[in-house]
Amino acid sequence: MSDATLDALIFDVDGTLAETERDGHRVAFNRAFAEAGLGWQWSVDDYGELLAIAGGKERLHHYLQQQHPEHPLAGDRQAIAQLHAAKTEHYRQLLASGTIPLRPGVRRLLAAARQAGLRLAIATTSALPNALALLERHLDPAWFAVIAAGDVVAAKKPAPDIYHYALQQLGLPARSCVAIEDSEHGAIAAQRAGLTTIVTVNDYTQAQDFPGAALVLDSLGDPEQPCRRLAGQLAPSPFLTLAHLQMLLAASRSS
Ligand code: XBP
Ligand code: MG
Repeated sequence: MSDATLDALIFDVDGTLAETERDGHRVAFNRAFAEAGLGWQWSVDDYGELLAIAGGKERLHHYLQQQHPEHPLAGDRQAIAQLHAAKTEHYRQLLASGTIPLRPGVRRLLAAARQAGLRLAIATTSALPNALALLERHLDPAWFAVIAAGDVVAAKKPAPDIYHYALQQLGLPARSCVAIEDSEHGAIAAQRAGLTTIVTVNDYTQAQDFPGAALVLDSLGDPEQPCRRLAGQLAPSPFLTLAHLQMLLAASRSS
């Protein structure tokens, strides 16, 4: 075993802290389309496929290229950015209404980390206003030493850039931090930055592969909502603790 000490947890946002993709971003895109008089509607299944493209603006651009290449919006980056800004507003309203809860174990693990004096950070592909909307509704943005979001880096996940940025802002090496992600893109980004990575899957990501993850769970778990281990070692029961994370970090650093 190495003597790697856990100093910080770096959380993805969408799909990890809450089910924001299916119930938040997708719905907000559809509301923005309706408001703009566009007859487009992204179903739950459609959106699952569109998630292959990281970033809302990039996803819109891809959709237009694939489905409506003749539409005046296709290729018009400025118009896409405007439509995306309208979607962001709808997303913030949705979150403020309180209909999207945190996933099991998120609040508990964050509280434990704070109590233990660990530092917390966010590394998300989502736009900063979106990340803040979720943190403001359920947690407190001030708990996070770093909130790395959206266009602060040029290349989105699965590129490691957002994690490199978060680590640089934390002033910590990857070997003393753990990343918590929900998707293949996110896990690849974290691993490329050299981070020990825990994955908590959701409906959109449960069939994905996570070969480099230290542990794959169906949630972080809570006493009344136990988590299930899908892959990896050191299965927590009934929920993931800081002690587990410390052991996983040490094990991955010694291998
Ligand atoms: C997931 C994403 C985001 C959201 C939409 O981000 O790919 O693009 O789907 O957010 P995360 P924006 O890294 O938190 O999983 O529309 O603001 O891009
Ligand atoms: Mg995610």
